[in-house]
Amino acid sequence: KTEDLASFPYNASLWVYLRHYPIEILDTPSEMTKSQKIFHQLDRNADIHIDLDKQLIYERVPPQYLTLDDLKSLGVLYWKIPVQNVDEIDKFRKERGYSYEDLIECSREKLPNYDEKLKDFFREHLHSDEEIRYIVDGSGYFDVRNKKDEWIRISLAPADLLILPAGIYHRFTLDQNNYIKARRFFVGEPVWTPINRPADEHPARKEYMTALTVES
Ligand code: KMT
Repeated sequence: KTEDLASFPYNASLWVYLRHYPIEILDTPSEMTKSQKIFHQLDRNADIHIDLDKQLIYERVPPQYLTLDDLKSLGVLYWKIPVQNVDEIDKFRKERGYSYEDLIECSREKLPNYDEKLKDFFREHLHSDEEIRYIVDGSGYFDVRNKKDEWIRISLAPADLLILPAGIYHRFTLDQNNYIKARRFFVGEPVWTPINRPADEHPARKEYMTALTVES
């Protein structure tokens, strides 16, 4: 376990959780759904279990919610396109020049080297290109770093289309459903290789940091 924690030295105690669905206001604990109870039971120290229970949701206490504009200021783009709106998805693909597409299905049965892949997805990394995912089934979390190097957790479900910019530190995990199916888009020959943190000297990272400074 020491090893797990040692591989995760970057400010793990700060969490912000993004919900892009309406937040339900509930009066009594008995009205809470199971997952809301999980939020409730966790406290600031919960994050030390990050590699053990990574699928649980860790919220700040008190919770803090963000808007899509907050995401945009990090270069993270989001759209909601109903899965049946095939034309709209095609249009989006053409407009952004995504010449490559495939489908990734993450489950123990469907994904070869499941354990290893999931571990790699959850290790903090960046890419030299955009990462584009359109969720068609299942659910999961992308975590991205904000300008203060805090984690922002983005919950994804069918119809969610997310673009992470090149150079942003991020990671992915399944949630408790242990299943997600997503269309992956790319311009040209796809490169999936993660560049693990620390990668501050990587050109994509430097470019991203410059873009952030200009933007803010
Ligand atoms: C990635 O690169 O992290 C993934 O493809 C994760 C699964 S797609 C939702």
